[in-house]
Amino acid sequence: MTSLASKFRLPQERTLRTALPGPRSEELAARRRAAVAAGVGSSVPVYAVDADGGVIVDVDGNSLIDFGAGIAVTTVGASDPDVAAAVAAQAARFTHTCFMVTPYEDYVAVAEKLNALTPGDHEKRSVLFNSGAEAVENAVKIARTATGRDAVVAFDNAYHGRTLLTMALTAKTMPYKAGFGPFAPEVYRMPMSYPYRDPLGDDGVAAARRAITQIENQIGAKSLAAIIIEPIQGEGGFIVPAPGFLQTLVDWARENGVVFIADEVQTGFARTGSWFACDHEGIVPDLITMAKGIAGGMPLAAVTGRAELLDSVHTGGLGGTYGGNPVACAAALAALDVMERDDLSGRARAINDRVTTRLSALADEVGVIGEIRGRGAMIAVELVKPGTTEPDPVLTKAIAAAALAQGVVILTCGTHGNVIRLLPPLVIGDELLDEGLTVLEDAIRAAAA
Ligand code: PLZ
Repeated sequence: MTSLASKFRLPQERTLRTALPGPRSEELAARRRAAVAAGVGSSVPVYAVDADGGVIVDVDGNSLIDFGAGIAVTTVGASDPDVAAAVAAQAARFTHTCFMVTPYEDYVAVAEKLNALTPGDHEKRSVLFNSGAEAVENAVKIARTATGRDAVVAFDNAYHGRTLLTMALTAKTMPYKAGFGPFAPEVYRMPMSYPYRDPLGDDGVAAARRAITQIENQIGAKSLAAIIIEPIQGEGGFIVPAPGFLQTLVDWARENGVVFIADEVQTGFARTGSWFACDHEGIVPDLITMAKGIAGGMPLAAVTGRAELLDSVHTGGLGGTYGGNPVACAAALAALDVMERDDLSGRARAINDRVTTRLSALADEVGVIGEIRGRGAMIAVELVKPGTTEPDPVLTKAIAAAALAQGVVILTCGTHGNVIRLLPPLVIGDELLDEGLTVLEDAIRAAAA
């Protein structure tokens, strides 16, 4: 990894020049309060001016270690030189024509690439959008057209977005749903496999049978268009279902003509140590939704899947003004090349080894770590009251705040808000990773004491 250090513009170091937030960030926060809707929150109160590799520089000249990657987006870094060059070159030619008006090659090239990279050897098609939520909405539209059925199954702890249908699919009310109903109909929620908290524990097949029995009793397979699931749940707490859970659901869906949709918006593109989280268990979804890491930070999303499903929709039924924007497509082609060239999946696995070794040692030392889990560079620390499995969201918040005060950006998640999640850019160097971990460990120790 050190060989890559030379490619960074910014020093890969943590430097604190002011308390956080500094005075210039405070000024911007005041302007923001008068100009920006209060409904938009920010987990970190400092304003960015630059970002590269594993660091974010703020308006006060502080250099922070980035363990969030803008919620799993800047996998290749926030200003990868190849991505930046591809964006500049495409913007200098044309920023937009609208693929539905005058198509262009890069959209086709991204579709070809996604068809090749996603799980399964079957004939595939792809369609491009702007956001993860939009990809999820469209996957459901495709499943409904293809099956002629209405119902959709989602799971406990699920996160699929903030639009009307995806809010309905999302499980957690605060902050995502409260006050925003009525929600889209024909969405049914089923129990998830959550080994740490589920009485069925590591028995994924039994957990899947439990969900299938409820589906058959409450909906009936003949009314069900799709099952949608994150193969590792993201916002819900980085929950890795027990082995066999996903495959049992896939098999049942296939036997019953139900479309199995894997929402890989957060898990996709090398993040979990392979191209997709489905790859770890050999799961082949019928449709897969993608966004976030796909385009080095440019807004792009996609649905890829079985050709007969995608092609069942009438021409003109799928689209949008900006979907598959040419600048975003150019960025995606560059970002995907970087992931391949630098084996960022391998890097994600190495990050996992490094981080979990250290955090496991810490878990033996402090009584507040209930579980460390995840795959690749998608790692969760679930925090509980000592000697129990009772979630401790207050402690979790305190740890994230303490780490930030020391210049490390740490995000939280989980249905109970008691999970620290680590999602560093995959290009982060070992030294910076270690330094950020030391800060996090000290914050956990201090909060637990
Ligand atoms: N599906 C699995 O993780 C986005 C949301 C942050 P958009 N997750 C981050 C927030 O509070 O809004 C996400 C996801 C999964 C869908 C989405 C939605 O993706 O690009 O945010 O629409």
